[in-house]
Amino acid sequence: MLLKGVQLLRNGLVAPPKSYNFRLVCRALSVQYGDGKALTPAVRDYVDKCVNLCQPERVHICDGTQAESKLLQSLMLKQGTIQPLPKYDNCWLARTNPADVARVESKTFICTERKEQTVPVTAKGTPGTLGNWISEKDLQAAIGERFPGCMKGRTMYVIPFSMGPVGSPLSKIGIEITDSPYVVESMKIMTRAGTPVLQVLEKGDGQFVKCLHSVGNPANGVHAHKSWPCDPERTIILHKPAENEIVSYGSGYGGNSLLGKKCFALRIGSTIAKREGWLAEHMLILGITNPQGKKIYVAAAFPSACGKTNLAMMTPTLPGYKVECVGDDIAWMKFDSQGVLRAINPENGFFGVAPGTSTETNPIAMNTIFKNTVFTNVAGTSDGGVYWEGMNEAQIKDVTVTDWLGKLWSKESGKPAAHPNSRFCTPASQCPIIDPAWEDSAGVPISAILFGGRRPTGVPLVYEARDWEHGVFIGAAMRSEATAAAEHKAKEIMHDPFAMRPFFGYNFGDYLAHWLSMEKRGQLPKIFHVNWFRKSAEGKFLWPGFGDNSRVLDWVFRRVQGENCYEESPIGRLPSKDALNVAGLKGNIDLKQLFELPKEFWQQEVNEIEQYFETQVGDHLPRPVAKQLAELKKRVANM
Ligand code: OXD
Ligand code: MN
Repeated sequence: MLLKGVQLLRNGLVAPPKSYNFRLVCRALSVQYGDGKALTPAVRDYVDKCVNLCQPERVHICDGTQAESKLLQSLMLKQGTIQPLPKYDNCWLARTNPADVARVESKTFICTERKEQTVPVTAKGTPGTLGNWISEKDLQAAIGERFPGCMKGRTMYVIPFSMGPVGSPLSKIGIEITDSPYVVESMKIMTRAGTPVLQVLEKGDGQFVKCLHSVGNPANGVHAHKSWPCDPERTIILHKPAENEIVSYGSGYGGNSLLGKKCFALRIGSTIAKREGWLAEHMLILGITNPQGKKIYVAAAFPSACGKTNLAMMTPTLPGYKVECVGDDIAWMKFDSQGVLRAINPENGFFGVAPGTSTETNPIAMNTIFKNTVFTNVAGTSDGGVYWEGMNEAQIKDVTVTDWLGKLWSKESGKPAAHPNSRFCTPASQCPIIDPAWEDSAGVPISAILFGGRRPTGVPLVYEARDWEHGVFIGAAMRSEATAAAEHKAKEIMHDPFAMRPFFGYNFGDYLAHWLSMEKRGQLPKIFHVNWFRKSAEGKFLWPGFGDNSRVLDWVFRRVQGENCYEESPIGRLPSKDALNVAGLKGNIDLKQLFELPKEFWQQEVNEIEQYFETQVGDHLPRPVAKQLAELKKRVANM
């Protein structure tokens, strides 16, 4: 049991709280909102343990209703956490403590009995970059140092939520305990939350993922930021896959606190998927219909802030094509009894990066986000609207702008108005091109998987893996420029295998073996690598991207249908001459530069991958992946 902090208390290692059992909780502590009797005995037991540990003043059991949202919105208004945005319909702006603006990978840990179950053994003296392990003892100490009494005087919210459509056989249930009304309201957008989930839990196997979150109570007891309490110095995010348990302390921001997303759907999800024989991936899912009316579904893995939301909601420029969105961030994929790989989007909303989103880059998102949305760390305008870098500047022509820090802003300041990782949190159902099957409990059939990243040099617009094993190698070798979604320096080209580097729930070598094992399970989708971000020697993008990426999807579609429109290259299959439909593209597209494979670049790339595998994955690297690298090395040498 992860919550041994309770035991530490009982052993007298930290000051003992009042001891509650749930019946006492109901009476002495009062369930201030919701129905305590609706909880199953196992949920009640979990809530009881959390109450014992965190000692809140009162308990609120979330029912997921609009009336509840109204209540929490007025509470947050009073606390100054959110402000209304009267220009839009039921939209809100939250400004965080400036020290709490992104996922904190360095403070995110997985706890397993042996370190090797979490991370590969790295070369001597090389720090691992594929996740952080914590021992049971250190995990218990971390909890014991932070959680006892951390909710004193405040409300503990209990959020029953479903990842995936409520009641779907592909869905999983979680219970998030939090002391943040902002988290409650965001979870109600990002997941299916509320009483119906408890009913499914009651009727089903009763299993749920335990998710405890607190914004924290700093060691000195003083919150530096009244309207956004947090404890950045002691923030920690803990996962215990063996117990299906997550404990997060100190941050109210995004993936650190909305525990259904990265913590559950990816880290714990990938471990459940490994046990049960399916895949939990950092992938968007889209449906694409060709001019002949045939439709396929594609999943795509890109690192954070590489345009996943834009691709998932793309408006194709290629005539006759239609794209529909199933999800923009996470895919759970499982072979059905016919051997078809089917995917669901376990989420219920989009938590998208705001800067760069505009009517030019993503008109569909712009038509989605101006109702029932919580914006975080964007700028506000004096007419009750929002603004961020890359949005149409006409928006701020006759208004004053208040930046994400709450200060009056002008362009001349040279500072960004919105934080680069500012977000919109908006219901997926509002998306005008949401796929008709997005909530199909059977999932949608996946025909192709795209891997990609920001690669300014050397990597062509698109290439296809020669087979599944080669595709797994391509996923393992993915690299991309760092982004603002986490605490890295931008522009550094980082390894980000499967776009999962911050999200693996277990040893990356075992993860690769699991992917390879899919070959035996059913009909495999084709695998591709895409790069919308290649630049010319002058630093200009060589490809227009956005809606014109439909031209790449058209080639993918035709390859899925078995059209012979490719030629072999040392790195994989490239579109054959004239196979990429560039008709009607504005401006001159230098296809030669876009698809060029400079030998020197690829030699360096292969060396870099070799070095990475050797130092980071070591003996855990499955043989077939090592073989793929050796073969690529040979082909590149003969280029
Ligand atoms: C996200 C991320 O928020 O990947 O989706 O960082
Ligand atoms: Mn993501």
